[in-house]
Amino acid sequence: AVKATSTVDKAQVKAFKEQVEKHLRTTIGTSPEKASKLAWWQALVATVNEDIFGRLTDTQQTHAKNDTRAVHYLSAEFLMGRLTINNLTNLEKFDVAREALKEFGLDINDICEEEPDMALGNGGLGRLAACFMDSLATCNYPCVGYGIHYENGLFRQEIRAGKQVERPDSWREYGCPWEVCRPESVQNIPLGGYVEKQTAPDGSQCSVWHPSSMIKGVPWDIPVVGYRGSSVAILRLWESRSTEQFNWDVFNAGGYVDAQTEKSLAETISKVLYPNDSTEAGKELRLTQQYFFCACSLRDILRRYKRSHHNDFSEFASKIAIQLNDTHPTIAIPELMRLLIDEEGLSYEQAWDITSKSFNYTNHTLLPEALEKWPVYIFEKLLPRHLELIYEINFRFLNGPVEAKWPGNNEMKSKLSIIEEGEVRKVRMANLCVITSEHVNGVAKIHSKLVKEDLFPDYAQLWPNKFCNVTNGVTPRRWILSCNRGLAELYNDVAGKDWPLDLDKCEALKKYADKKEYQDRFMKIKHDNKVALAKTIKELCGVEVDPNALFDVQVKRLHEYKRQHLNLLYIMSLYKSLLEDPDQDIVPQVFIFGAKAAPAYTLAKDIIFAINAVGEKINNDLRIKGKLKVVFIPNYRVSLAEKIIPAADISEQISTAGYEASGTSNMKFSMNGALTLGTMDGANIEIVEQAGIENNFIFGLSVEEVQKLKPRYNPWDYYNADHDLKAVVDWLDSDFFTPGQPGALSSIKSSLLNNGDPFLVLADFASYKAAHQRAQKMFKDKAKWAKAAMINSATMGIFSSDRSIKDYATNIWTLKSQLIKK
Ligand code: 26R
Repeated sequence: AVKATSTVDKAQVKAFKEQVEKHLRTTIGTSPEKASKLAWWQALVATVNEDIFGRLTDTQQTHAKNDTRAVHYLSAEFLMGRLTINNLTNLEKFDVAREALKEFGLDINDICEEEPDMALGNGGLGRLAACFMDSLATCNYPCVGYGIHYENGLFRQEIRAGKQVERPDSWREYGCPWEVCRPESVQNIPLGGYVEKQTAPDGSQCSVWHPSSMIKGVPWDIPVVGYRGSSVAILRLWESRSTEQFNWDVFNAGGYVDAQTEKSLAETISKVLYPNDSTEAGKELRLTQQYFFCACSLRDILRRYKRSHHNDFSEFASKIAIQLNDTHPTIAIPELMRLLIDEEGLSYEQAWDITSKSFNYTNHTLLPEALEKWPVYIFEKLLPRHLELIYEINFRFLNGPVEAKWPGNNEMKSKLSIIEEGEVRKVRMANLCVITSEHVNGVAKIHSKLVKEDLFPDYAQLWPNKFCNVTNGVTPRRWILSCNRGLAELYNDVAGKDWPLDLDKCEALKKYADKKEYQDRFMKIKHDNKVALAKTIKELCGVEVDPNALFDVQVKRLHEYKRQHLNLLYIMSLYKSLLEDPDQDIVPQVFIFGAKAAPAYTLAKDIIFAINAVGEKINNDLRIKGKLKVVFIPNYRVSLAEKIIPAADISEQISTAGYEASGTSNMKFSMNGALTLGTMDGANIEIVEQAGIENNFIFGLSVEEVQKLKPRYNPWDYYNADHDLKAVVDWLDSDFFTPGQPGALSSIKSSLLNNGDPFLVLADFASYKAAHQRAQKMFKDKAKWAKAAMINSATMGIFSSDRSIKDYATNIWTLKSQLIKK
């Protein structure tokens, strides 16, 4: 929902309109009379691209000419979402475009709905990479983002009879107009086979890898436009194809048709994004994906380096920084070693010196089941030479620094080893990252402390200075300026027009937080956003919700540690109390959920079903007079987040303390004036440090309390001691919410009582309920609420991803920004 207020230059509108019409006719091949919405969108993109590609060339020429140091951000996921409105915003052309389309009788928001989300990521980690690309471009840092050109992004979620059904997401079925293919930069990647030991004439041993197949990597470039567009960053995504050598045996045998079948194997590699975001399945194809994109990216980096430095690698580490976004790209470490030793002829020592100065690693999760460990046998089959190098790295590490620090201590060696011994020997990817990297960082203060003290305590003894923190951030261009135009205008008025480049400027709103006039304006903006969301909810869920009600929102991946079921238990208790006393004076509330579950995560899917079942019952119960509504918005994704977040009153951030590394939606909600109802976990701690604990609703056990309680925790104690809690937990066992299907929700009760309630839902229930009661009370005091919402929004300056990126640039990459010459 976008307001048309500011005045726009008439001549610019006319020129833009002519450009769109020209593209409609000459690029798309249609006319204004018969163009579909999709065609209009394509013509709009073609118009925007005229601006972008010129700037991209300028950026690349400047960097090439100055031979600048650059960062290479390796990530298996980039959750870009839609690009049209964001690019128009960053080019400061949005208002012009909107007016131009209006003259054709078109609504720009309506046209931009044609764009499929680029959903090449699961959640937090992937969206963070996308925000970082925006900030890298905006802050003019030389960089390349490297990832995988998945044919299918994260699955599209449908809800049928309350249950999640996964459907393929073909985001570029009809072509993506933002991307350009770069055939001149294609790479060939070897795979499989065996290693042959050879003895050189001087008696030294060397290894020769004879791969069994070859895969082609085709790069697709997506330009990322910085705000007020001086530099354009580049996101390079690799698509796998078959090579003629893919399996030469089949060809040699004259098996032309069989070879076509073989072809699909190579093309499988970039077919689909793995939808797991917490449990490592150890699938061979996934390791192949990781290796494939890392190998392509490193060859690309080496090719560019050698253009100016030829075969002199002495400056490699001073020109190139590589950031590993979690352990997914870890295989890049042995691959760089291999390229330098086997292909460039460097010694092991020279290669290690370069490699260990080039890499840095960001950890995004402490969940043990999410830490990647690959069976050695998979390495033997796919990457035998890399395995050999990993053994060598490990041997030198254990017999060097570890032996020096803990002489003769085998227990220490087995703890710190890259290889986990056992029935199935495994490669611990995180250990390889820590041993190799210059810096290891967590993503919020508390998380970084836990990474250092609980996850890698022994490494921290060895290298205390390796560990650091960079608190996450989000781009205010997408998460305020593009998605909340009303709030953006308010900031233009009170903070001047530069706040999107310096979010600390928003603090200016604080001094108006007591003024009725500004409170009214702030809450009017929120109300308009809620009206728009209510319309979307009606369309997507068929449920009528009242924009005057309190909008309480929890949108994120579904996981037990995020505790959507704690929220659900509270809703059930609220419903129960309303049934007991339908006339009680409570604030009307709408509980809004959005969440995808990993397809094999049964309990997560059961929780989705439970939310839908409870919602169905509550929404249709006339006895409670519409005081309570529960909606589950299907297929939560970036473009929906942009509609939901600006309309939230309360942001639910209720993970068990110690489990959410940072969270990033918590920042987006606060910026847009929602109050956080949350635990002292991840970046929530830093949010309330900025906005004040009195302006949010903090509850639950702290990290220390969780650590203390966990070993002696008995959920039955809480169940038996709290009547209300017992009643709602037992309710799950009835068929009240699932008529004719008793037991349909029992797995949730069972996880809480028979499976030990691993995330302490029952322990935090009473405190959670109390926090909700405080929130309801404050919501009745309109002035108090408005003030708290304004203070939250005004104090989020440090959560701009520009701040995060500058932290990385200064403390980790030693990277300077570069102004672009036109
Ligand atoms: C190994 C594989 C199954 C896998 C595990 C975990 C794949 C993906 C993940 C997702 C994790 C790493 C993730 O997204 N973590 C989130 O990163 C965000 C950005 O730093 C944090 O804000 C968020 O708290 C964290 O859960």
